[in-house]
Amino acid sequence: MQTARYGVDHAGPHQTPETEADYETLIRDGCVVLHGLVSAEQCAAIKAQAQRLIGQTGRNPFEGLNTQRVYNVLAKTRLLDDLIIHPRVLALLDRLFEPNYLLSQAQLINIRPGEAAQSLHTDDGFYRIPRPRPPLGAATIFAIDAFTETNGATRIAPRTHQLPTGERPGDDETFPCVMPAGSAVFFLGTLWHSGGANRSLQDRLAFTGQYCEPWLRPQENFFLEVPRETARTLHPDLLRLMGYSVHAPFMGMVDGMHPLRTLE
Ligand SMILES: O=C(O)CCC(=O)C(=O)O
Repeated sequence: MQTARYGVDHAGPHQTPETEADYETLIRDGCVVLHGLVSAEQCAAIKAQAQRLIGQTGRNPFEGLNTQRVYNVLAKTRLLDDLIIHPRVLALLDRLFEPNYLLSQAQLINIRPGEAAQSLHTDDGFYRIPRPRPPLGAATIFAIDAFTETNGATRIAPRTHQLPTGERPGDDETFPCVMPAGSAVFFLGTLWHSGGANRSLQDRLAFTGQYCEPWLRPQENFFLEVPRETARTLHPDLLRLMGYSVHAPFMGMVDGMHPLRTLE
């Protein structure tokens, strides 16, 4: 099934001057805050686009009855691509997971004034393998609006990524991830966290990307969501994350061939 043009994929490893320190903090605390990833202009453009895309509020307390989510963002805007494949993010993913790790989901989350705190959870808990264990996923949450003590900043429970199955932190073990617009928190799928209560008078807009090992089922089905004509225009790293890759020996094949052939 391998061809001269498309073989098994081995992207990376990406490396930035900050990678070693970022990774050390991540492995110790289960999370690391990455500052200055998105410019003020990009944040403003994302916010304007979000206002066009955002609609109804959530369907249950976990989605947030006063929270608006935009799903399937890859079919709706190109403004978030750079956040999903930011080199500082890919550099950490390269160290955590096997090559050809996947994007699991991507969404905009707008927590409106009056929203209650979300329940504490982990993002890879639906892969029902007993803990403690290595993370099977990881996530970013980018502050598009500045995250403050009162506007619903993500609540993080540091160093809870090693807790065994059946143990969870108390609310008093969490802290609000206060950070300026353009920064992001990167955390392991095993870390306990939640969206915060918004006790301010302003919305809190965030973008989140979740990633997983290449041999797990992602939460979104990007092949059905993103039309082929759109896929043809995307950055190779983004295509790989969407599943346009072959993880050895042949995971991801289409009709015995590399999935990129379907875009030719
Ligand atoms: O919006 C946030 O700060 C976190 C949301 C979250 O963890 C989730 O919806 O799974």
